[in-house]
Amino acid sequence: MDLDKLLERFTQGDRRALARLITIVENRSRDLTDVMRQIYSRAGQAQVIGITGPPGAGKSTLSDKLIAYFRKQGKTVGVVAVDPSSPFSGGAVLGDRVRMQSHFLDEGVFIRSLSTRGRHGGLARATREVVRLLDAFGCQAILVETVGVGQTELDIMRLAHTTVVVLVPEAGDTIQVMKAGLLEIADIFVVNKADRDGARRLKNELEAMLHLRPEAPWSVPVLLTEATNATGIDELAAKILAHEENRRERRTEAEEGKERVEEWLDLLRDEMSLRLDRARSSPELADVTERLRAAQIDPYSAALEVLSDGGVIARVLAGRQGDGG
Ligand SMILES: Nc1nc2c(ncn2[C@@H]2O[C@H](COP(=O)(O)OP(=O)(O)OP(=O)(O)O)[C@@H](O)[C@H]2O)c(=O)[nH]1
Ligand SMILES: [Mg+2]
Repeated sequence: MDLDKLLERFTQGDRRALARLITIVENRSRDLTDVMRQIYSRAGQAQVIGITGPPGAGKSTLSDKLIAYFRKQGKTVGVVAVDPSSPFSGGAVLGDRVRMQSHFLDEGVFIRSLSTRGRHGGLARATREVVRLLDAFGCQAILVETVGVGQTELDIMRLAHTTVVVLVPEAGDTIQVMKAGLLEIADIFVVNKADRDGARRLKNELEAMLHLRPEAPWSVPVLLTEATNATGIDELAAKILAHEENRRERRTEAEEGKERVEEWLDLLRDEMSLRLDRARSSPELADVTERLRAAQIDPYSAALEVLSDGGVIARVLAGRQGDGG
């Protein structure tokens, strides 16, 4: 099917068209830029909620209960489960599917998992694009679940409007939280598995730690939940909504403009380095690479030489996107 047809079906609400466009994004296919360009103006309405925390904390179980909550409100829901550590769509992600299976037949819920499989890096960017597709498709609430607590997860969480950090009593060490950078990204802390010992103590510790921070426009709450039986979900959903409202009030056009410029720079950076990698053996660069190999020039001078000749770099970078590699 050609791209126009696919986009038309997407616009009409065809879930299979959405799935295929997501695959284009996931595989970084040739059509990616065209897809994103055409759907861009339709996005921007959804509430994007990030859920992160250590493995097994109960993120998927919480997501499952939040989906049910949003569905009861009549909202359509998108879910992106991202597993940066897994090169395959399987393992934990498969577990997510099982955990959220009660919603699989619901037309108002779209669940997709993303992994590093077939990716040139930049999982955070792919996740942002998938979220944007779901948003443009009309999903009103979008949950992004990431497994783990590394840099990739932190990057991914930057795209969320509201970031929920899920912890459990047994990992009850606030120093770890600080080290992992979770304190900076959390808009809401959840201590899940509140049925276990130490939940309240962890909550108190987190609150004490948050108390030390300077006065902020949003005061980060620490909630206790028991995801398996949906205890605390209403309060969590209410806090997520309150944070979204707070964010909408605070956000300025200047900030939004700045984000668009940043995103554009990111795209350019990614695209240019991709094209440069492909142009490694191009005739344009043959002379300088030859001299480098023969040690007739040093890498610094060679970089300067190529950059100072605007024509060469322009021709190298004009290589078309998606052309082999
Ligand atoms: N006791 C108890 N167990 C829970 C609670 N919430 C989740 N669990 C259990 O904890 C296990 C992990 O839950 P998941 O929802 O898969 O956790 P996750 O954070 O998504 O896990 P990964 O995606 O693998 O990192 C499952 O066996 C859940 O049933 C809770 O509130 N109390
Ligand atoms: Mg999970």
